[in-house]
Amino acid sequence: MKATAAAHANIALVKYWGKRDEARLLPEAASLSVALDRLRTTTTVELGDFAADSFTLDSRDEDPSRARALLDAAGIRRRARIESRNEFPTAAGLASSASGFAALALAACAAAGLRKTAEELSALARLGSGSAARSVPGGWAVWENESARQVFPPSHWDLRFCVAICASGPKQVGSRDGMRISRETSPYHAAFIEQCRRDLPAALHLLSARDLPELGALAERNALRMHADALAADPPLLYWEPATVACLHALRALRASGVAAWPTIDAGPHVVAICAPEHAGAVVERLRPIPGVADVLVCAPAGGAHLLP
Ligand code: 2P0
Repeated sequence: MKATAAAHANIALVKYWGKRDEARLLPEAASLSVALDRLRTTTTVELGDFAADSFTLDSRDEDPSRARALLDAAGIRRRARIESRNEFPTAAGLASSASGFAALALAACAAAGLRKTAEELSALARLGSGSAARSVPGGWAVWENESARQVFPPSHWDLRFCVAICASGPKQVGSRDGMRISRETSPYHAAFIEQCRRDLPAALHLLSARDLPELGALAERNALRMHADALAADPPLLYWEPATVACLHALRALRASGVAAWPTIDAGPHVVAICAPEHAGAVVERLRPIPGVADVLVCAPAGGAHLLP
């Protein structure tokens, strides 16, 4: 009646930014991500005759309603005591619903003695948070419909993802509201979704060929276009901080000097620089001193959600 699972957060190279079905959390376009080894969440689920569900994240009480939706969908009726822990600096605004709900789906089903396929677990995690579907298979993952699947294992390509922490504290508009506002009000939203539909097959081809310059450039364009979509919403969504822009310029200057690194940015201020392992040191050296950059975490591709003893 008790189980613990771990899962990694992921960064998308072709972004998920808009739902075709709000209730079932189905995306308008397919996305491609990679799981990141240093962004790990562990979640313990205990099922029992508790008075109510409870959910703590890093020992702070959280609303358990999204977790309950996931448990209901799995057919788990018993009350749950959920304890989740992020093994990365959440104070820096790196909290990840993707790793949290992926670990929750696996731990909850294990605690209930339910045997689920990876596909079923991915679909359950999606009900907590769309991007969590991709953290269940881990590695390089594509999500289009009910569940995500691993298209390449983490070992396919030994890249580095240097996460420059560009602000502290939670962002003002969460992804769920941000993508809804963009979809409903941004004149650029439909164009962004069309772009993603073109970007995905191109990105998969470049990933398979391990073509870093082309894939890095595609990821940068896709991220900046997602932000262009969000910036054009009403009210406008500005996720960037001064340090975000400084990191973008710094990576351009680095590329001009022969250090091959490309940025991507989620719905927040942090910049993730994609580069080969031998360039990670130079990237950290260049980004770390930028005013407003609190830290740079160097990550490598990671696997999927797994049970812990
Ligand atoms: C992504 N993001 O593909 C995109 C890029 C943020 C920007 O997936 O509403 O927290 O729970 O499905 O999964 C973040 O969105 O949103 C996200 P919901 P979620 O990684």
